[in-house]
Amino acid sequence: MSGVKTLSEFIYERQEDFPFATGDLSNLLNDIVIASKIVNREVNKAGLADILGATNQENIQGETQQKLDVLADEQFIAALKNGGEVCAIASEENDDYVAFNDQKSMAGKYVVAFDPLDGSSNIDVNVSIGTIFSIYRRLSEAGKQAEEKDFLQKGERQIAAGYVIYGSSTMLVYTTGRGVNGFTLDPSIGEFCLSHPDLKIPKNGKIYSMNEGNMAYCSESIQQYITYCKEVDKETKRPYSARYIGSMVADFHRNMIKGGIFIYPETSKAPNGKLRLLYECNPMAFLMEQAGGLASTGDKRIMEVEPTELHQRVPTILGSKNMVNKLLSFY
Ligand code: P6P
Repeated sequence: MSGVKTLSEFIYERQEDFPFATGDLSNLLNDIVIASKIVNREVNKAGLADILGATNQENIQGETQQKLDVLADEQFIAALKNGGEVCAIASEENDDYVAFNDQKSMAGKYVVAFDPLDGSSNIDVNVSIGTIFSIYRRLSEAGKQAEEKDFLQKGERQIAAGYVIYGSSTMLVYTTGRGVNGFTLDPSIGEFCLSHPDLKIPKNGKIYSMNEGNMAYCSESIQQYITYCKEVDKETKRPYSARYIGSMVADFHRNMIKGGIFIYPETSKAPNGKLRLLYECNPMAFLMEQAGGLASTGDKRIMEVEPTELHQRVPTILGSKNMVNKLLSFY
């Protein structure tokens, strides 16, 4: 057997880490893998098929839905519904959560919140985009329909979280609370293969990621930190480099590998920032903390925020421990 370890092998191998594992979480993760391979196929040929561009619909965020947004949403819902381990989903593309009502699904132990295609405004210009997912154990009674409380759980109660990045290569990166591992899709065999075992973000970095077009609307502490990043200081290797793709998964993944800080703060225009707690910030916060980084709203750990609604937004600071702590020192 070659030295390659596939994601499916890894998932089942790690299942043994959980003494009471029944295999349901492993099966759920594999359902996500199947959907991500289908989405990857569609993303890679988007320029050729009539699936580029926008629909004439808007999602609850008031954002125009891209055709691929809708396709990705449908693929993940179908894979999770067919798998039987999930009793309900919440997605950026759906106003409310979707509670499955077939017997098999209602017996499911888990709920999944996901952003099927994050950064989709970049699709038409061929910039990396991604899928983000967050898995919780349901609180409501098994055998019945899921309830909203199943989703309104703090991030620290996540069972697993991850993202798929559709970039120069397609990768799936996930955690179940025992570190972070990255897998690269090998198109020649159609398998995600372990390529980044036990991912850790460097404690220091020289990259800051923020949409500086919002600077005039940011708090003084954020403005002071961005100014700090630009100052000349040999000892702390400043000025840092500004890198902002406008696709959270791509900015996050680059910083995870190289070190850096990603900031989408509160502004006078958006008092809670832009990014959504349930299916963007919490999963990314889980991954970031598991990789040795920090994930803060500026006031508290992102994963300590008590959710009150499905699509709520929170100010978001994710990155290398020493860089996040330096930013927080300006608060
Ligand atoms: P802005 C994409 O729409 C997204 O949700 C994230 O992927 C990205 O980080 C952010 O919004 C970009 O927002 O306001 O800088 O264009």
